[in-house]
Amino acid sequence: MSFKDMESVAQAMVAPGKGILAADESNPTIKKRFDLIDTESTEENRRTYREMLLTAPGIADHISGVILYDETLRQKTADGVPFPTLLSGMGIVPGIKVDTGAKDLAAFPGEKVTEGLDGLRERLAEYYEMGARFAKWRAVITIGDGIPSDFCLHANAHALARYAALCQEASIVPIVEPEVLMDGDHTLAECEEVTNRALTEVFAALAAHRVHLPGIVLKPNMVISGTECADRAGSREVAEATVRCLAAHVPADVTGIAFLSGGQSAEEATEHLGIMNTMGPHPWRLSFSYGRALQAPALAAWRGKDEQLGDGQKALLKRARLNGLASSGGYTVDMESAA
Ligand code: 5MM
Repeated sequence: MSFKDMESVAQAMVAPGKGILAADESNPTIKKRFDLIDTESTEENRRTYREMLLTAPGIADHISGVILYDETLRQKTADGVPFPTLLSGMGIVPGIKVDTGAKDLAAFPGEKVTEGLDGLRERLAEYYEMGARFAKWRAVITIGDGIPSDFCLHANAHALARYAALCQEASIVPIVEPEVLMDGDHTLAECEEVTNRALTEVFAALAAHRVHLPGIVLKPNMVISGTECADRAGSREVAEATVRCLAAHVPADVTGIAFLSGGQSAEEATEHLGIMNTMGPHPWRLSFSYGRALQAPALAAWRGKDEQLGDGQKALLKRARLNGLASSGGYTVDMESAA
């Protein structure tokens, strides 16, 4: 695939009215989600749940791409259709999480670095053969006493850029995800300062590694107060600070930005995206790549019960539709009750 083809895939991933479903929970993470609904995390239950999401009727109207976990990429529907085939048949781009997780950064207490570069070239070749056309790597940055260190930001940006270059060599569009966590009592201003530093490092590393920016999708956090902050900023402040931060760091030739939800409620994540898309024009598309903000209502409606699979699908479709509207500036909060 040429750079032009990767640009087309990136454009499709952030097409107006659509966004990405992040369904790439590793087995330890999906177990935590299933524990909340008293459902055992067996391979078959995970398959059933992912099939519920991916076969929701009309999902392709609002979802442009799905990030899968290795296990799911190899699974099939009950009728025997491999999940990547099911997705591409609906015009949805199949994607794959390729990092192997955030691990403690030696000698830097409280900080993490994401691993997974060893053998990545070979894994990417296999994933391409299996139908994946984009990948995801998530770096995790914690705000705390004296952290993040410059070294942690640098180490994570370096790994993200090495991953992105390897993806493009393999004709796979990299989602570049530097996530500044919401955990903690920091203010919006502190989140903005750290997100500024993180994005500076990321774009310097991408340039140094000769990554072709129109062939990536950036997946950043929004600039938002910590979950324990005593005086949390309102929606408009979040939207304004996020756009200000992105405008200062993200070159105009990046095709698209697809936010993570990071622990925001489903409604908050939609509202923030909706406001940002009324503030344009922006040089890049602003869309979503939500995990929890798309899936939490679906999990709660399903609760592991076969007779509630349809309810789970309806809950997912509602969030996908409203986020699709938010990604094109057509969302208003009163749509929540009307939907
Ligand atoms: C779906 O969750 C993803 C997987 O996480 P683990 O590797 O920890 O199992 C996660 O990377 C996700 O894609 C992003 O954080 C976006 O999800 P949220 O819930 O933040 O929108």
